[in-house]
Amino acid sequence: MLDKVVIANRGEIALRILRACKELGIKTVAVHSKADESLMHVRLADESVCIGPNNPAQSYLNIPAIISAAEVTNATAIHPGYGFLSENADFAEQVERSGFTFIGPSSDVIRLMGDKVCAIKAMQQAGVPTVPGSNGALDDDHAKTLLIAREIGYPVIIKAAGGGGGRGMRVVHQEADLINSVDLTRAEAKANFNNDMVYLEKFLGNPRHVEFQVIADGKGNAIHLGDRDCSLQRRHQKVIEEAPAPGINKAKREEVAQACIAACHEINYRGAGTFEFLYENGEFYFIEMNTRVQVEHPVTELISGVDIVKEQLLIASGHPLSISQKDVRLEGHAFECRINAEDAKTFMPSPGKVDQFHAPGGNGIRIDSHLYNGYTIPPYYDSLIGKIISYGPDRETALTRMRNALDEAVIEGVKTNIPLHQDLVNDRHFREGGVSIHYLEKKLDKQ
Ligand code: MV4
Repeated sequence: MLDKVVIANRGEIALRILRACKELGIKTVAVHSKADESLMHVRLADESVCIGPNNPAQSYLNIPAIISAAEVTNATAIHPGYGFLSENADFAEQVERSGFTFIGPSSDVIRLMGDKVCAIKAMQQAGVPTVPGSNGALDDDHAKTLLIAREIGYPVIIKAAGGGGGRGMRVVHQEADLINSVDLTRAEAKANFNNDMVYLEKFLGNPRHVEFQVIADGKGNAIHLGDRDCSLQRRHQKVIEEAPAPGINKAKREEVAQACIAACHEINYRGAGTFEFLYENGEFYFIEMNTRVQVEHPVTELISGVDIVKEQLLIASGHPLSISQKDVRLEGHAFECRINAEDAKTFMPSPGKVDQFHAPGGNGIRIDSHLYNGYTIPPYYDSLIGKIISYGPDRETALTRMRNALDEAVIEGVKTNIPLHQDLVNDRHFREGGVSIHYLEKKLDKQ
């Protein structure tokens, strides 16, 4: 078993990782910025090291400072959480080279999946369905690019190979705009990602975002834990997620899940991972893979009974997967509401002191949050202050429990987006299930 883990993150996920380490008897080191001295997990960790000032570039993104903290505390492994350095292949490589275990896949696999053109190629090899497109990077032959787009049909979307998560994309509606859009996207990609490779896909007009959770041990065992629907989003920030995705054909779901497992074998994947798809008219189209634990992992934990973060730690310890596919029983339904310290209408961040915090509870309610009475939310980081996760035997029950939990929650001193969530869980279309990735932004436009 890993002896001592550096938790290279903050907030709710740092606390989530700390709890998993404690369950496994693993010692913990919290590394934190100056502003984050009073985080709950810093107090609960066996040791803590201040790695830099408030600015995340000088603390949570400071590779030498994090590796030094591992060295001075005699830690054996580093958990990157999500965001920050979690999908930085250079960080993973330096962690490995410094003799520590990076809790995640190999740096080679992170690099491979970070290049979306390579990722799509690997997926096609494994039989994962992808979006009709250029099948590789576009070159400077404009005539060829025009031909590819004409064959696929407009609208098309130009994406940067180094982008992802909504960065470096441009939709093209007509042939007259194609070459200019390719050149613009390429120039932006060069400036933002230092990689001017771009590719082209058919633009899907009204898809849902459905993703599959996998875990693999890097010893030839890989399983899936079903899917999640993350379509309810604003500006590429997810707002509510649920598992399983409602209204998906059973045979199609199983076929895609098996393809994801085949892809894990193909790339020799190790750790927890997510395959992101667009889902439209009953078909799945792979768009990218995330090589980290995700914010929304709890909804999968609740329907599968698998502790994904504990599995990450066990896999990094060299254990084979503790379960096989036939042991996985996906049962019931779960929702997650991301609670942000922000104005529910304007989305303006609302940092400051939490005067009162009362967490909801009851049957089927889980709270993942680092909040406590008197905690001050600093203004330097993202505004996620916790997650309310509800579970029930069916979608209706899980949604009712969420509605009640949102009504019970008390957070005073800062503004939160709880009123937005209360509106959404009562929304007729959301209650029906299966809204598209554009639903929330369109709804907000109307208000
Ligand atoms: C697309 C698309 C439509 N067609 N690709 C945005 C984030 C990145 N992961 C991929 N994204 C999209 N790719 C094709 N071929 C629409 C989006 C998209 C989106 C995807 C998932 C969740 C929210 C989104 C919001 C806007 C656009």
